[in-house]
Amino acid sequence: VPGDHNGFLGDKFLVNGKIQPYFEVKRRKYRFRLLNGSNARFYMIFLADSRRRTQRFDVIGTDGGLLARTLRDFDRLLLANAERRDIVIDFSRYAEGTELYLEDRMDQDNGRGPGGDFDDPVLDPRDAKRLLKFIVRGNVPSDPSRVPDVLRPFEAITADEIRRARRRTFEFERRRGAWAINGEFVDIDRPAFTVPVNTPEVWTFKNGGGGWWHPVHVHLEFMHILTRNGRPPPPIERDGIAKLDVITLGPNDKVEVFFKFRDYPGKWVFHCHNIEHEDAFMMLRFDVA
Ligand SMILES: [Cu+2]
Repeated sequence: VPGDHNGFLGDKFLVNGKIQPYFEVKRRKYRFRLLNGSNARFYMIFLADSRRRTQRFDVIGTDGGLLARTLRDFDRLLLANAERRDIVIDFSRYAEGTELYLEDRMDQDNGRGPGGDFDDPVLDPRDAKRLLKFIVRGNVPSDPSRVPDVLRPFEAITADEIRRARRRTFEFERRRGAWAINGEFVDIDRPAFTVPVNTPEVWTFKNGGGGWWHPVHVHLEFMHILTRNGRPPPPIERDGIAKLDVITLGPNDKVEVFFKFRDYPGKWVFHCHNIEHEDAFMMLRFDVA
């Protein structure tokens, strides 16, 4: 129900304000920017044909804009609350009249988060929820566009900078029927700590357990993800390839993130982007000085 502290799921799916709409496409490439605008629902986006056979697409961007390089032939895409992903679908592969669907195959039936773990919370294709239908209709004279291998390269943070960084740990957990970070509810009038401008910081975001999922959203500066559970993260969130402003903490996850707040001294926050968790105090103010 709305107001449920766990997070509201709803039972209808809207794309650009319409319930499960269709979109006519020509036989050429399209770039789409996907944004998860749901309260508490995580999506596992698939592209499938009308017989529910999985199709592939390329990923070129995230919250932080273009990736350093194209990640090709994805068959699925985790889309946490407030996350953005840019994908390219090549409809020239399909015959006139073909119908395709963007669909959600995430196994999730309550605000706690998806079932299973971060690596495999996926439903059988027969249980997918269709979000958007594409109908392939019409040719273009030619589509000379190519998705290049190299997009917008940037250097990964060096080991030296990581060594010099100030370290902080933030644990996200349930507390007294609401949501806390390091045992505290948000106090927007006082900063939990102050970061000097332009100095290296490594923050560890930890899920305190209980099977909850928390999409953590940081304001002001993009995150460079160093490790997920002690290992290099998947390419789509790895420093040197992607910059993010939302990072998903699945059950018991621990994610290490590098920051350097380059400018804009002032008052900032990070918070869980499950809207009900955020509203029930899972937010922290930090200042940049
Ligand atoms: Cu949360």
